[in-house]
Amino acid sequence: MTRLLQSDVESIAEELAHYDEELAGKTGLTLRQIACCAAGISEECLMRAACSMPVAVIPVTAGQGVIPCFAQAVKGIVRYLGFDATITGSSDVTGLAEGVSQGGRILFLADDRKFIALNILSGVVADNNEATARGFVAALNGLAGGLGEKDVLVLGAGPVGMAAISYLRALDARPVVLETDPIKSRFLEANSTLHVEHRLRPALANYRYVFDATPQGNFIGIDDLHPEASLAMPGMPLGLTKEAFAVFQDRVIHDPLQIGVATMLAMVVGIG
Ligand code: 2YH
Repeated sequence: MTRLLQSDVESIAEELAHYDEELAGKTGLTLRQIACCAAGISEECLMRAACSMPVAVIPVTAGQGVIPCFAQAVKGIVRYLGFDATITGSSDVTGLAEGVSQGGRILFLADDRKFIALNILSGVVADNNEATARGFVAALNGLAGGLGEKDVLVLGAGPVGMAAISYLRALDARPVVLETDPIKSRFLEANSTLHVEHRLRPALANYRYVFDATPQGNFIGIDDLHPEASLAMPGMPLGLTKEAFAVFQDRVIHDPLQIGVATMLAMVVGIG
């Protein structure tokens, strides 16, 4: 999981309405609808929870410490979806105690390795990797007009890639995987029913639907892509070159936090 930078998150809160308009233009679904689809809950269910479940966002100083504007971005996304949200004045364990004692029922907190939402009433934890995978698959499903029976190339067999593969299968899509680590790639070939691709350029040229779950930036150019490619790209930084993004932007879903956080919220409300 790539550590986000202040520049990735500092304008998220104030630009959410515009972000959502663009997202709906591409996918036919709003951020709330994507989150609810991905979590398997109705919008009514989310809105009911919004009235009764205040959210506390807790800054965490462990490891490399607080990312300026990270908590503000999370709070902004949660409020955009209709929930009451605050950032605790204290961080870490003191912040956690503060968040709960001030009425927080859903807590958001992240260190360098894990980013979770915790519903303290149900005990359910939603992990950002899983939520990001589900949310971006739901968005790609909208962009594609349904992924059922369609081949989807998943780049990267890490936690986000593998969670995307599971959810793609649940939607009756046909995921194939390309993993550059030869040990992982051989393991998948020997121990799963997944089709494994080995060469990036030919695979990119062949598949119309791509899910990029790699942390690598700037490695996919215009000429690498299928002319009608649609791409879900949760990885930071963006895997496309600037030129490729300029050409394909109407069919690219990419954000640092919005879809993942919205889906975490819907998941933590919905399960349990
Ligand atoms: O940067 C991260 C995660 N990689 C976010 C992943 C989103 N897809 N976590 C940063 C930790 C935040 C910091 N501890 C804080 O500000 O509280």
